[in-house]
Amino acid sequence: MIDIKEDERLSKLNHSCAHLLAQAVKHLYPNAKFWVGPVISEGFYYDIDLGDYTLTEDDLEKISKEMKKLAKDGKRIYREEISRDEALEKFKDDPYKIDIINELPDGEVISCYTQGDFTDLCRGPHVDSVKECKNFKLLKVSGAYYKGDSKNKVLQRIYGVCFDDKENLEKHLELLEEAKERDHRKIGKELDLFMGHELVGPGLQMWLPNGATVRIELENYIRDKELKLGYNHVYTPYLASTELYKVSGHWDHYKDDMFPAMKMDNEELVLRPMNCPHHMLIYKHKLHSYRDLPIRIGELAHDFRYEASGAVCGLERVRQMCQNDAHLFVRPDQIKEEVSNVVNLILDVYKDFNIKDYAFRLSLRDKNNTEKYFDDDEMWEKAESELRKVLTELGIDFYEAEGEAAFYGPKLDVQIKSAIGHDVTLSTCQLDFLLPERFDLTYVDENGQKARPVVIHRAILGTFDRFMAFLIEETKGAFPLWLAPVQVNIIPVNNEYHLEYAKKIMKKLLDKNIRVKLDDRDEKLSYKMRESQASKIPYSLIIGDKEKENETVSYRLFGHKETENLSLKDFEKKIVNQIKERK
Ligand code: TSB
Ligand code: ZN
Repeated sequence: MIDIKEDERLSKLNHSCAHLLAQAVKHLYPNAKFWVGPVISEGFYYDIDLGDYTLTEDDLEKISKEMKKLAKDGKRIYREEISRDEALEKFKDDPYKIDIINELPDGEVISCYTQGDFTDLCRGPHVDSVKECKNFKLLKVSGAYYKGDSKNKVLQRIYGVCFDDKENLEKHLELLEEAKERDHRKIGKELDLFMGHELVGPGLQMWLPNGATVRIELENYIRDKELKLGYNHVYTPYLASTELYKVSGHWDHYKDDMFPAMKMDNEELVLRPMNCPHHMLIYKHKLHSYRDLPIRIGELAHDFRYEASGAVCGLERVRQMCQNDAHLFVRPDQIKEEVSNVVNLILDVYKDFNIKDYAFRLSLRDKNNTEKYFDDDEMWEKAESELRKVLTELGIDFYEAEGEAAFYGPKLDVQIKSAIGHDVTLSTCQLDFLLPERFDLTYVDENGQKARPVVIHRAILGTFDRFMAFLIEETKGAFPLWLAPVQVNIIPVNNEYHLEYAKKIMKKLLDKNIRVKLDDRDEKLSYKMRESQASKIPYSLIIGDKEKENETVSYRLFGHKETENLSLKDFEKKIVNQIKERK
């Protein structure tokens, strides 16, 4: 889907359309006050104060009509530069605009754009005439806190999108519709995968039996892979003393992302946002020789982060998450090989899941942000260049992004796009010279001297939460056989004659650990088949006279129209193999 913000012409057009929207709103609601109307990847929005009034879909229709009328009138759009005093005078009735003017740095050129009877404070640029904005669509309206702060008033945010021509607008709307259909929150509900509840709170999801089944399979899958690669798995507590995070540096550099400390008697505890400090202590618990390294400590570990309530999104961004985490303790001469192994593991896993649409991002520090990043140029440069070298040597395309590093070191992040266009990190591999220093980690080198290991933080599936969100959107809920919550649905044609044999099949498959459902409701076969397809169950078995007589099964694969027939024995063998291969 096109990113409107990335396209110069479309940005200008959408921003102009936001003004057209504001003009129409002003006509229909003369008391409306306007905050900001920026361009976003999906188009534009405008935040508007309508007092206590909440806009409805019907209102959007009305506003849209007024916009169409104004666009047809085709007023020219004029730019005018004014002084700060003139601006304060011009917008004196609009406290939001006054706020914006007061926040503009001294010396900044203040400009207004006027079309007909409407003037808005704006940096621009804009198209020449409102006529150019005629191919738009208002998409939705929602509440948004003024300045994004939940302590402030809720404004009405109207979203829209605009194109130069009708064809492109319609194409875009179709893609939006498709994306909505793929949204993991929608499919999650339809397939009973996970749920939230206001009594639990934002960003805290509950995995329902169907979702939990997929997750258990994912956990087994990645643990098996890691075991083959020499990882050792541990369990560590979700809580720790605040002191631990003072030693690690999280308290200084990551506190805003953590839930506040809990004070009890003489103790102060925090919910952990990351698992690294616990794993550092596990490493430190024993003496290590250079021959023991690399040591790879893995954990499927729960973390807690105070994500803004407006930023949480289904399973994609949560406040309690479970990382597929590991910390690799390596000698400096092993960095390259171990980072390469991690990158290769990522690629291997992506192949298994047929993930093709992703981009490697080398996430660097922002040198000017000394609050977030510790101050040691040499350490940063070394770590950043090591990661760059590995990517280059493996021939992997990547882009660089400043200010995206972790506080303790640079990262290799794998970025994916969600159905609704969020750019998020799935896998990550991070190089850290800092925490080994903070925890005074050592090993004994070849000369019997104490030496400092380096730590590689890595998460292949990222978190099970985000990976699940991604997987749901990639598969549209039609999971591959080995992951499917229900793998086989047995449908007897007639309960009176075929139920017994259907039960026999069920028992045989259950004995092989296959997840089976028997649909013995008194409904029509065609209805049950339709439901089976809607539930995206990989195998639907149709059991009638012929099957019963010959000890066979007739099956239809999800998304297919033809029915195949196999002896029960062969079917068992086939499905067991397919599941084992995790194809
Ligand atoms: C890899 N200490 C490292 C770890 O050793 C760490 O915590 N890295 S992280 O901050 O990048 O998080 C790891 C992964 O968790 C990310 O790559 C991302 O896929 C996932 N993740 C981060 N925040 C969230 C969230 N709020 N909801 C769901 N998943 C998240
Ligand atoms: Zn870590």
